[in-house]
Amino acid sequence: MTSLEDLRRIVEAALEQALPATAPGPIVDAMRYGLLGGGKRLRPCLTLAAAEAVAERDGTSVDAARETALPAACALEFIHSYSLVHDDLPAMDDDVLRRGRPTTHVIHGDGMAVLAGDGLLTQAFALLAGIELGNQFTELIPEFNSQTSRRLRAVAVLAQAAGAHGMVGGQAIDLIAAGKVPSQPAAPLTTAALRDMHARKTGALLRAAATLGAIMAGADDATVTAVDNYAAELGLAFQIVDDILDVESSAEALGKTVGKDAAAGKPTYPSLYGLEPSKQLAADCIRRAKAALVPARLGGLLLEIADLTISRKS
Ligand code: GRG
Repeated sequence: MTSLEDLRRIVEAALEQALPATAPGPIVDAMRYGLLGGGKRLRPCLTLAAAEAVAERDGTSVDAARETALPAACALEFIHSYSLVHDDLPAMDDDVLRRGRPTTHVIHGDGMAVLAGDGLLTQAFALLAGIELGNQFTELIPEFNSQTSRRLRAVAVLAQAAGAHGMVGGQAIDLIAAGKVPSQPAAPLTTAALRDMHARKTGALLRAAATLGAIMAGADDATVTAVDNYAAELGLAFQIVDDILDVESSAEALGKTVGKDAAAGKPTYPSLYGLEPSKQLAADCIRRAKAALVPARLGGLLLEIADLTISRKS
């Protein structure tokens, strides 16, 4: 049986291979820096775990399901890494530490960091479409096979989650609330608006990560919905725990700057509800996440990932 550590190793090897190796060297270097060398790989592991869970339930090949879902898993990590590279830029959250190292713009400069993020985002969709990007732009040859409709659905789900309705929209709300958008008046977020912001900024991509695994494994709509419900609860728990770690942990343990939100007066779960009630809220989410899998008779590593989401220390 596959372990989470096995999945992480599989993802790590595939990410390096998924970089556009024949593109100009400096941009590939900056993309590699933003992508590799750290990160829990939660999102791609979620994709692979969902694909494996569907195959296990259906009695089909777990190895084949994982193999089919691997490009989607990589696409998720490419998008997540792009978002971190851009979020750390001076124009956004302005941070110098990420995954225990200087941020991408500190090493490669602001302009190249913008491009590295752009390159990671674009490559994600190339991976998902199953297209080998050629050495010359004239060599782009789409591949059509039996996976095409699953891949197209996955492209739509990922675009919805990562774009203006999802992560980009959530980041825009955050940026405005932080008073960094001259055309928009900054106003403190209500509790409901804060929840909406997190659902878009962090939650949408986690939901896409899990559902893409199910989609690529050929799951029916009811199963995809069950996985989506699971991941929505997981995403909220992840965010609550992120806020808790920001209070309770250290830059050394997390590999990123801590306490910034509280220092900026941004509302967080501990500041709104207190530390212990926040832990209870996260535990409730995880209980509901697991329950959401029951009607679809799914389990396996999805349950382990749920437990890890609240026990994680980084
Ligand atoms: C720039 C469009 C754009 C979006 C940025 C993800 C994001 C949106 C901003 C990051 C700010 C942040 C710290 C959000 C909290 C949740 C989060 C995404 C934490 C980082 O994810 P992990 O813990 O990171 O999975 P690793 O390094 O393990 O991959």
